[in-house]
Amino acid sequence: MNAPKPPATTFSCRICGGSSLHPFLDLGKMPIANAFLSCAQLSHPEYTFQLQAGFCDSCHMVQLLEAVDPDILFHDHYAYFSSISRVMDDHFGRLASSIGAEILYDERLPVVEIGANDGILLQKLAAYSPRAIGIEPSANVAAVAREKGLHIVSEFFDTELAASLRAEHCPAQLVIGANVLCHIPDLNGVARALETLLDAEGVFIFEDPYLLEIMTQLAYDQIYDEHVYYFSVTSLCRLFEKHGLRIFRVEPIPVHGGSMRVYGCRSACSRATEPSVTAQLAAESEYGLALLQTYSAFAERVQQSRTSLRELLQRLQVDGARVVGYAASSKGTVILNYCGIGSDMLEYVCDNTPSKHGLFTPGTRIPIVPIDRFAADYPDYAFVLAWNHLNEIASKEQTFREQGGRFITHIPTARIV
Ligand code: DWN
Ligand code: SAH
Ligand code: ZN
Repeated sequence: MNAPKPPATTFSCRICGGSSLHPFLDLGKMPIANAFLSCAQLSHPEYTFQLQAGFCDSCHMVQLLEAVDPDILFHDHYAYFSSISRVMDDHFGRLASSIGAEILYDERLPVVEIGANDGILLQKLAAYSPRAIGIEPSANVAAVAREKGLHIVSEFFDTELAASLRAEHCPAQLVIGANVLCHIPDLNGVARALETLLDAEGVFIFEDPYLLEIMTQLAYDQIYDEHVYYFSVTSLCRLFEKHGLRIFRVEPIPVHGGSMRVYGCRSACSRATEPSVTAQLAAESEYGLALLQTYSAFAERVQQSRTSLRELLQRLQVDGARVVGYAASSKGTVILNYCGIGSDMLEYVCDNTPSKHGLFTPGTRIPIVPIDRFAADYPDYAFVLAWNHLNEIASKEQTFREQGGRFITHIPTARIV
């Protein structure tokens, strides 16, 4: 096997090429967020990179400085299966039905979903379109989608693939992607691919974690290898404009701790740009997203958040409390490594994904166990490492609370809830 490619470091912006990419946050040496370790892997050194974010004061795109090769992140044993959450399933159900009612206009034209994962959204879109195609490079999750009878192309979406999809299937009436656009290093390439693939009146829809929410909630754990970019409406509008595309609507959505859904089309499309776009641009400017000092202030608050979490966990440790982690999320890898939390503080991490059981958390090497283990012998505290799913987890774990158990969350600062 070839040695894995080292991360590519940039101090010039990946989007505009400008040299004014200002590093503002350094979360330290980090393993791959989703590279959970088997027993055999514990004796090998882990792949690591420097997790640093920077702000481009030319085009305003916030991005990682070091980007890990996508082949190292997305492969035939990708750890994340989208269908683990009932709340996300409902969320995508509502999205598909609004698309069926308002966006689709010609059933002869395909609907293309980028980053279809296990088919959670595509299956719902297929009820509204006989020509729904999913693009999913991670072969194991793509196989789950195929088992649902879905049409999946197991490749990375790029300009070449867009050209071959158009040639084979006609231009698309919809290109959609949830939690995937921010994962793709070559976003200018994605924009060119959209120009190639979209029908004249076609629409694209993307939803990703929203920079303003990350900043206000102090959700620094959204920053990790897979998320190369942290979007504002300002940075996305600028990116798409360069490529003859236009955002015509934006909608804040509550999932994954606060995301933004953007709707776009070709600049010349008949759809009017709606007031939501200008309103959001104004809100971003008012918050100070254009100013470097806003980002340095965020970095300071991140350090304070780490201190508050460590103090809380150390206090519980001194009191002799039993504390476990709940949900082996990608974000959890960042929290545990950045805050220096290991198996001395958390007995185990429980998770509802069967393929994660028996593995260990990257870097910190805490065992991952099924939820049954949690239910069999409740600890005193469960630190929720997927705080975005806190409501869903709390509603499943009512017995834990009734028996005196408490959850810990660290967003925006550490506290018992
Ligand atoms: O952007 C991404 C999002 C959509 O998904 C990807 N880059 C990777 C992944 O991020 P994550 O791993 O932080 O995802 P979640 O959805 O915040 O975390 C899910 C984890 O939580 C899974 O391992 C399953 C677990 N979980 C659980 O054990 N019980 C989740 C729920 C809802 C539960 O009830
Ligand atoms: N859309 C799902 C999955 C998000 S996880 C959801 O919202 O839950 C990100 C997914 O994007 C992974 O399944 C990964 O394999 C896929 N992905 C990463 N880069 C991609 C690319 N260039 N083209 C298409 N899919 C990609
Ligand atoms: Zn830039």
